[in-house]
Amino acid sequence: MTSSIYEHLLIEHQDDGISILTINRPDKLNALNHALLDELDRAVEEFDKSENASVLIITGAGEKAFVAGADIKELSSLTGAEGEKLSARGQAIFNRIENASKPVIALINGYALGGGAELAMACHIRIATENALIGLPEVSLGIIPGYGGTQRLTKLVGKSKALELILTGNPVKADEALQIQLVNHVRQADEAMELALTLAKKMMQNGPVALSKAIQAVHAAYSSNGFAKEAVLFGQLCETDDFREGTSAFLEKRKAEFKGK
Ligand code: CO8
Repeated sequence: MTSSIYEHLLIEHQDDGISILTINRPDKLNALNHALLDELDRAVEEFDKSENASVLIITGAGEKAFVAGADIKELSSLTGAEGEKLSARGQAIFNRIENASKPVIALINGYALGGGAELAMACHIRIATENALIGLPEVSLGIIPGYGGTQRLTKLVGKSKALELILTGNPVKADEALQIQLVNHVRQADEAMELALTLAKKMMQNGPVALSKAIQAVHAAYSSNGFAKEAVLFGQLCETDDFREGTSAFLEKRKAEFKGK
């Protein structure tokens, strides 16, 4: 087994060809800041190019969170242009995961909110632990999901449920996530990795070129153009008072008072 050096990620490359990437910022519930996103991009690119790694499992450090979202502190000062750019950057990284030539499994071990849910949805298969809570609470901050969530949630669970979850911001627990097909499997915390490894090993028995083409073919059934629109709308929201109020309220640990401007 070998490991790669990152500041915010832990990566284990097992001898059997399975790599385990752990988002490692537990004091901030693994929130995605700029530096972490850059590392994630690099790590996924390395995985995709590696001749030794066949399946990637992505999970979060600690027992509480997979990823609690984009880093709200960093988001809170974004201008419109910066917001649109960051949204497009995050989308590109998550698209790299979705379009990887080898399977990527998300092991959702707790909160997967906002950008965390979006990261999990970009993976090919999702396994949730029983304590997982998955949702897109961006509207409570005066923004919308900007890392592909409006597109991928709609494709995974259908338009009605996606609109309900995005417009209320309500998260779903693991059992409901399974029921609406947002996740593939739910397991107790101490059994989830075993299932991820079992699925990974089963996939690795199959032809690698076939796996790659299968991923592409399934995605072709869902191709659409909504990502660019999402990034533009996200940028527009970064110019609103409601966005400043929503993010400030979170950072000041108080309830947001939106004015609709
Ligand atoms: N960003 C930054 N810091 C965070 C985040 C976050 N998303 N989530 C948690 N933290 C920090 C807290 O501020 C706290 O830090 P500190 O100890 O320094 O005060 C630490 O993590 C622990 O968190 P809590 O004390 O809040 O832990 P609780 O167990 O009380 O609550 C929750 C856990 C419910 C998960 C709570 O932390 C929470 O509500 N977090 C925010 C969830 C959220 O709103 N996520 C969505 C963020 S927006 C987003 O993801 C947009 C994605 C698209 C971006 C598009 C382009 C830019």
